[in-house]
Amino acid sequence: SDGSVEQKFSLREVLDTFRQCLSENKEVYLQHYVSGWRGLVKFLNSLGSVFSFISKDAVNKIQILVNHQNGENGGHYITVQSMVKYELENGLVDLTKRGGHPESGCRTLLRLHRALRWLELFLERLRTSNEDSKTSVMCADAYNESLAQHHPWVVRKAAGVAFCVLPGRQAFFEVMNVGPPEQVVAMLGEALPLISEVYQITEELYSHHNMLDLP
Ligand code: 1PZ
Repeated sequence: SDGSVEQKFSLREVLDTFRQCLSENKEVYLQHYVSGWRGLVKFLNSLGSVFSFISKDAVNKIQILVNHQNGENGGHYITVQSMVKYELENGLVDLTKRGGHPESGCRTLLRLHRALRWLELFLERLRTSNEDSKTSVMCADAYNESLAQHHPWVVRKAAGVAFCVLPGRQAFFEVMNVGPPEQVVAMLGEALPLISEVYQITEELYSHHNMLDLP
């Protein structure tokens, strides 16, 4: 292929970064996790400014994690596993109520982790949808089944309003820039198991350390 031809943004590459997330011994690389989220935010921004209250929060959390990676203890922020070990062993996580560590890597990543579950559910619905399916409904169903359980009423309301202005299925597929619908479906079929695996590994790690409800 011609490397000089600038490639347009495609959701395929974004979802591919989740492939790079997993190390050989199934640890999750923070750097790739964060770049996956960066790509998703870029995609979200391309859908319109109604979504900026969502992308701002994601960007904020991405930045917190990047700051940890670039900080003096950055060597501990290579994988999610090493981050969790380091922060727990050094008392850097508020475990039961908000306190001195409102920006711990653990609580920050947990928010993105919960959002990853939404993504998994939404993309699975998209994958198995037909021409008549509504993105707003698929999105809301996925949200109610996952993230909504962690959000206060006012955030759930705002999210509901944003879902209503999502582009329809066909336009949505076009923004993904993957190709014709069959190719979108095939791409999602490849990407979803990877996202699901990253999610499961993180979920088990957090569950093992009793950290699924970090304030
Ligand atoms: C394609 C349509 C996109 C819909 C995205 C569905 C998610 C809706 C989430 C709306 C909540 C945004 C406002 C911020 C809420 C924060 O309070 C929470 C908790 O953080 P805390 O307050 O405890 O610090 N933040 C989150 O739950 C993280 C949300 C990240 C959402 C990223 C979505 C990226 C979407 C990619 C699109 C392909």
